[in-house]
Amino acid sequence: MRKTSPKTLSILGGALSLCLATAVAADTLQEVMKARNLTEQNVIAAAKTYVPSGGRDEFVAFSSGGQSGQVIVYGIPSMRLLKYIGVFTPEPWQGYGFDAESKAVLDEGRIDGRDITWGDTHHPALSETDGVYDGQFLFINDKSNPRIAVIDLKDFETKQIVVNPLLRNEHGGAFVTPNTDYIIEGSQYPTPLGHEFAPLSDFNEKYRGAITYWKFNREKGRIEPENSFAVEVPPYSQDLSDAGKVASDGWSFTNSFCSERYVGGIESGRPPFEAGCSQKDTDLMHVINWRKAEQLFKEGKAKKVNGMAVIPIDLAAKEGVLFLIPEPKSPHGVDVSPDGKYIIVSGKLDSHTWVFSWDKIKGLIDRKEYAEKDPYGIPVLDMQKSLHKQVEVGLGPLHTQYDKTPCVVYTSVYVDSQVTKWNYCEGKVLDTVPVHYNIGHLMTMEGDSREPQGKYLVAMNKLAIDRFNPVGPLHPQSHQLIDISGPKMQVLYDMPVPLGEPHYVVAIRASKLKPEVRYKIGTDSRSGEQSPYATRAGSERIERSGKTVHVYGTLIRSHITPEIIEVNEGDEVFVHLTNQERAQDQTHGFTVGSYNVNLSVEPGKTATAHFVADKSGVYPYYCTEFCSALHLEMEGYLMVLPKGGTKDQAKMKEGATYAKADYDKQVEQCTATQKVIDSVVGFITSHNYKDFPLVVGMVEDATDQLNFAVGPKKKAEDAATAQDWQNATLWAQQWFLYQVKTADIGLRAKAYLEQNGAKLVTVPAKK
Ligand code: CUK
Ligand code: CUA
Repeated sequence: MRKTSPKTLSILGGALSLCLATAVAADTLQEVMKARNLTEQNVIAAAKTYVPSGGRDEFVAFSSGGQSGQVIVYGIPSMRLLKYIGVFTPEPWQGYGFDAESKAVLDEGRIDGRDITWGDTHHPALSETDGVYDGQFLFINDKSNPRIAVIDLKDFETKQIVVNPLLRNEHGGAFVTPNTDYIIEGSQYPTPLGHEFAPLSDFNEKYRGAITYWKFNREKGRIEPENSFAVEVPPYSQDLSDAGKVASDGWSFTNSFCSERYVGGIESGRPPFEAGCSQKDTDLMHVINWRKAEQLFKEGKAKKVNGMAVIPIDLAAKEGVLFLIPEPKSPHGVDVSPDGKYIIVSGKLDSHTWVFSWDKIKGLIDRKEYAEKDPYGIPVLDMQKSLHKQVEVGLGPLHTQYDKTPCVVYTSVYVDSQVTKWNYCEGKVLDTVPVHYNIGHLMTMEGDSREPQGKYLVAMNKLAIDRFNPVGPLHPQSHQLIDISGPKMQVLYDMPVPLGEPHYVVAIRASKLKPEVRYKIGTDSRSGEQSPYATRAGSERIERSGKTVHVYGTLIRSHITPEIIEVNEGDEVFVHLTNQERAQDQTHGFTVGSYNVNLSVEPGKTATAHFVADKSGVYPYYCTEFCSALHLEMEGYLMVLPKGGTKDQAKMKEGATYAKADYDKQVEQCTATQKVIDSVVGFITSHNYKDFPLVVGMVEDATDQLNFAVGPKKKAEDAATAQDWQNATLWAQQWFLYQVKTADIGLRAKAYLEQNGAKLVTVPAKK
């Protein structure tokens, strides 16, 4: 029979007393509601968002990080933050912008030779296959510095940044075509294309917008600028875009808010932009046949502007690439329905939302039935003949998202601070719910794809005012989670977002995401390739050539190899570190103080710190992740020798602190620890641990750690044979440390098996 060990008994005892304590301290639900002043509605809302400890969310949301230039990842319905992804801005925790590899990514985003270390991110877009989210890639735009970034969802890291060579700013990106062939990026404020100068007096003639179609190579996971093209458009101040799908596949839509082509000058007595840009009753929606434009580009008919292929307006007009339709005044969103048959546009200065019919638009185009031509010769379709319905949804409607139920949509209403649920087929309002306050975008689960999932809606509110604990004049943003599963919408949760103004969010069913937990050893995570600097344990080295020093090092619990690095003042130093861990979440960091160095080296990754050691001194370096019990000991010294210094300044004097008795004591401890390990191994292997993938990983990790103990044990014994008690004791200590790590992981695995009902499969052999 198996004996219950004293350790197990004490764990059981602990659990038992915890149960009793809970029973004593517990309140009834009624008591909690009373004490916290909660209504039944509140409690239902709480229960709908609560994810128990260790549980998972059903959806994962990717939010623009606004001015932070990052992406915020959170779970729905819990609204728990999961990650910030560094995109256009350095992010120290991830080492993004601090290791040489990610600096190369950020460098792709330089403009006119200048580092741009922030971004005004607005619209994230998930990659699609046949119009449905596939969970592979995320794209996001930078409005201020016209750029698009590619994030690989295998590791949630930014892989590429492309700069738009035509524009000085943009807004209508990132939106993907249904198979992610292209990522759309539309201009905003008109400028001469190609970063040129032209006087404002030439506004109508020389200022332009452009809708760019960035070619995405899915196999490579990168945008190919050489296979990308743009369609030139008039200086109408384009706003948002969306790609057609199903019925309207091959087309895209972009609206505009200043088709007046007005230029302000308030300082010289002219009426401001805001007045001049809202004179007309309508603006103009751009309807673009991108498939046709692609064909013209492939036939070599595009002209090159600052290296980018551009289909000029006259060619676009002549070849049936570009059409215009009057749309509600100062519109914001343009949202294509899941079947591609309707395009919903809201005018900020109109209380109506307009539903355009793709069938009608296509009919007019096919019959070449144009109402007129604009000043640039672009065919303009008749508004009434293109419209399906106009529906009054409230004051200041902006964006629309689609429900799982056909014909049902949700529109954000900025001035009225509400979400309106309505039926666009029949043109009737179904429900409204107040939000707090002044909503911008809104988002339903996979709501801009071909298969919206319904269930939840997130309202992205511009003003938080009285919703959260005050934190000074700059308030957090407010994301409100709304239950849309029933006929009446219900606000469930207010989440403050304290990292810039998120404009848009997309959410995907969590089961579609399959991120990896470790890299193949030696991976440069920023490029996704094997790093030329990958280093295996045992081949660590320092190579010098003139004034350049390359350190090839490794990281593993709990030491950095090498531990002493000696360089000369003025040397250019590269420290390449490879994390040898296979265990999940065993990330090590690396910092050298005063040199602005901070790496995040996840399991398997190789990252490089690059700096010029221009000031002599003694610089401790260490691991910045609390990775193990001996984390603080994960340290070393960078010795920057003063000019004219001598080499042996970095040498140490050997001490002789330990005697035979110390060695014997350490060996005794090792022997006792081995017994603990053996009993844990006995427990694990006698259970069906192979049915628990997490435990299988832990067992692999524990086995690694125990194997690492072999070398130090041998060195200890050899030193003991030579009666070098100093080194014998220290190596025996190292042997013990590996045992401790083994036991630590083993006990975690054992606890996991116990908590998850592992079954006994064999009786462990008697020791
Ligand atoms: S957004 Cu960019 S101005 Cu409504 Cu898409 Cu906020
Ligand atoms: Cu590695 Cu702390």
